[in-house]
Amino acid sequence: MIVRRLKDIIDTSRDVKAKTWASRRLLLREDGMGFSMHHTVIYAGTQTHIWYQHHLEGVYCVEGVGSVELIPSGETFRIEPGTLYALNKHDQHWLRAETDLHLICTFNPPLVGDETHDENGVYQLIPDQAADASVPTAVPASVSNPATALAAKATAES
Ligand code: 9YT
Repeated sequence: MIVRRLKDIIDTSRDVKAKTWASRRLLLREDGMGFSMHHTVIYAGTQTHIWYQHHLEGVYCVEGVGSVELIPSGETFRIEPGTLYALNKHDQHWLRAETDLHLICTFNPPLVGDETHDENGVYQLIPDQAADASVPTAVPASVSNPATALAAKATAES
């Protein structure tokens, strides 16, 4: 059994900070669960462009308010404690925080550790190793969802 506490992660290598968020990585690939789990804080008053083309992510809000806006449709959903959203189609989106948003995030495939967004809001896929070989993982967006390629084209042309 793994037992880990947030207070033991703060300011360690598992506490990854970006301009608009901090992600405390409670479970990572090396923990062998087949998914990673993070306690992420999105800073109040920020917006973050995100497009996980290589990962599926489930996000559950435990504190704070904000919204998630799908790109390119503009469909927007309010986020408040008790809200879950799942990026089951590698959905490109804006994540906005009105107050500090505390989110429990799970990733498949699991993050390795220090990933942070590139200029397109993407985490690169770090090649799988033996640790995850027996656990089903997400497939790249272009394979699982042809609509993603169309959305990319539409965005590039806009
Ligand atoms: C909700 C979201 O995707 N926030 C960005 C950070 C990411 N979830 C992470 O690495 O924890």
